[in-house]
Amino acid sequence: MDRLTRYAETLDTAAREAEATPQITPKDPAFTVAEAYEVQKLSVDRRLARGERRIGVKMGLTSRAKMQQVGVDEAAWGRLTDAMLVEEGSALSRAKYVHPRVEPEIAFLMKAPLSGRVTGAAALAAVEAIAPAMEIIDSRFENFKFALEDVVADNTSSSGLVIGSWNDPRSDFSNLGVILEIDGQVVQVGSTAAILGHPLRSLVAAARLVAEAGEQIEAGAIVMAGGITAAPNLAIGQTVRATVQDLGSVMFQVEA
Ligand code: OOG
Ligand code: MG
Repeated sequence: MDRLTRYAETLDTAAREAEATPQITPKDPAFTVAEAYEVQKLSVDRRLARGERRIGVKMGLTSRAKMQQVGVDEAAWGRLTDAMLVEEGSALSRAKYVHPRVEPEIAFLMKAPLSGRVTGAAALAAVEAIAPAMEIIDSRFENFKFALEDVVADNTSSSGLVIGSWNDPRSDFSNLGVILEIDGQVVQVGSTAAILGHPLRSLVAAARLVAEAGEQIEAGAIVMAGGITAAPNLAIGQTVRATVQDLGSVMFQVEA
């Protein structure tokens, strides 16, 4: 088995068993970002082979708050599957995760494919709807510590997504207030402008990055634009709610 296949298998197993694994880069300093994306693809292919279905793309590290929290300052993307969907208003099981965190985000629903170098206007024309959303991230690496290459190989920590109700995208969503509440207490505040200055820029970046991997964003796909604030830890018993001005709110609970 070559080393990239081995890394993919290790990360996939770590995710399935909710058991942390050591970082790759300290032991393999030659590991490149391009190889890391290959590992990501190989590990998601294992999910698809088990019957999961691709539903879209996530962008990560598209806000300063997120870059600072994890010490990686370059945007990255990951692959979303149907098994990661958490129904809005439902309870997720803490036991399925290593050390989960939550991020308020917004999601795009695509009505037309998008790929390559596109303008913001072209990207917007391909959007069917936008929704308030949360991502549950769960690094498979010990202590939630990683370099860019590690986190890319680990499908950018993607673990779950919760999507609120879909809104017409033809309103100005460039600078909407966002709050994240846990048990009714506001724990993070931000603005959609935290996402690269305008969330549409994240979609433009996603189109370019997936094209580099020979993919396109498909019609019907969901694109997660990236965390707006730093991501707090999740704990059993919490009720978590994100509210995006004009778009509505989205919630879930954490049970054992
Ligand atoms: C990396 C993934 C970051 C986002 O929205 O910025 C991410 C991590 O923080 O584990 O999903
Ligand atoms: Mg995220």
